[in-house]
Order: sequence, then C-alpha cells, then structure tokens
Amino acid sequence: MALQLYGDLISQPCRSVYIFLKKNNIPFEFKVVQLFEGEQYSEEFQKINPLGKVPVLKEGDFVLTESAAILTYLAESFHTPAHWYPTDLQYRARVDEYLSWQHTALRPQASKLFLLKALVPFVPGFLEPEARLREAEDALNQSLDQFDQKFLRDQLYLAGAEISLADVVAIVELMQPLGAGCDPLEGRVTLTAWRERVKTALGKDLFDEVHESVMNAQQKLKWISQNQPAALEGLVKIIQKGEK
Ligand SMILES: N[C@@H](CCC(=O)N[C@@H](CS)C(=O)NCC(=O)O)C(=O)O
Repeated sequence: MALQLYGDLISQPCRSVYIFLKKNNIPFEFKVVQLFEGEQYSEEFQKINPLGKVPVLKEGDFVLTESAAILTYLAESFHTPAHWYPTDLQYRARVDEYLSWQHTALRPQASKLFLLKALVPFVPGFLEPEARLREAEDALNQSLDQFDQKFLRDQLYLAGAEISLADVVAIVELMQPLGAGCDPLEGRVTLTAWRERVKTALGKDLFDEVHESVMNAQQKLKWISQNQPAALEGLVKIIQKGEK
C-alpha cells in the first residue's frame, strides 16, 4: 500500500520522518501542510488528524501520528538495517530512551527558541522578547548538558557505534534554531563533532535538501508579514500553546 506523509519540512518531527524515508529508499508521497499558512487548521486536514498536528503517516486506511511512533513503525514494517532501530533489546531501549526524553526537552525547547527569535522582528510588541529569549536559551542549554553527559557520553552516536533513529531525531531538533540565526551547539566541541558525523552518515545532499525550508524561514516570515500578516497570529498562537 502506498505511503503518504503529511507534513511541512519547517517542522522538526516532519523532517525526521522525511529523512528516514528518503535515506531508506522507502517510496512515499509527500503531502505538504503549510504550517505558517495555517493549513493544519483546515477542515480537510482536521479530518485526517483532528489534533491538527504534523507529521501524519497514512497507509491506506491506517493513519498514524507522533513522529516517534511513525519512525519505529517504519523501521519495523520496512525491515530497515538494524542499526536504525536495533534488534538487541538493550540497544533498542537506548533509542527508545532518547525518543521518550526528547519530547519534553530538546524538541520543544529548540522549537521555542526558534519561534521566539524568528518572530520577534515580524510581530511588533511580541511579549518581552529579551526575558523570554534568555529563559528559552537557558532551558535548551541545560538539556544540552544532559544530552552530552547522559545520552551521548563518549560514544560516536546516541545508541553506540552506529547511527540510529535517536540521532536523526536529535539532529533535526538541533538544526531548528539555526533557521533563526542561532547555533545552539556553539562552543560545544563534542556535540559539534557529533553533528558533523551524523550529517555525513545521512548524506550532505539529503541533509541540505531537507533543511532548506528551515534555513530560509526568515525570508518566508518576512514575506508572510508583508502579504498575509493575519497568518502570523497563528504562529503566535502556536508559541502561546507551548507556554505553561
Ligand atoms: N509529538 C509530536 C509533535 C507534533 C507537533 O507538535 N507538530 C507541530 C509542528 S513541529 C505542529 O503540527 N504544530 C501545528 C500547531 O500546533 O498548530 C510528534 O513528535 O509528532
């Protein structure tokens, strides 16, 4: 049954699934849901995912959300090489451990930093940007210390000597703030070397293709602010939803 991936490459979890599918030559149709334009709120998309979130994988009548669940489903379903999602239970558990942790750490923190930095120039009076930016940077930095000391340690990749789903998920998360001109790994030698290793393992062309949207995010936001300023309210809503 043909696969369809609904998503937007501006989104970290969408990029992880997209890269994994491409890297493993799994055929799929990419159905773009433009988040900056609010297409996730459309009636048509809400029928597919009433939560209004991407990514969504569709295989016939089977609809799956949540990038971690999608990635592990794809690895099992398409029998991808074992290093992605090891059959050895303890190595597999290391991958699952990272996939569980990132949901409340690097993923939202890197995304929040990106949105705050990227939106500030285009949304006048965007709620005390300086204080909120510092808070977001501190939260991400604390998680990066944990990422370094607890997850990567002295290994080449997050689950050991070979690249796994955990590295794919982590690298796309950490690329997000670069779209707003901020490198979260600046000054972190071990993590920068890990990033280069993962990029090389994924292939530079694929990596760059998948990150084009995020690297051009500011240009796109500028265009939206000039041509469809109401759409920016949707982005502000997204960041406010993430506030506790
Ligand atoms: N935990 C989910 C996160 C999904 C998610 O939050 N997606 C964001 C894009 S990164 C989204 O669709 N946001 C649209 C919105 O909140 O309006 C996953 O890993 O798939």
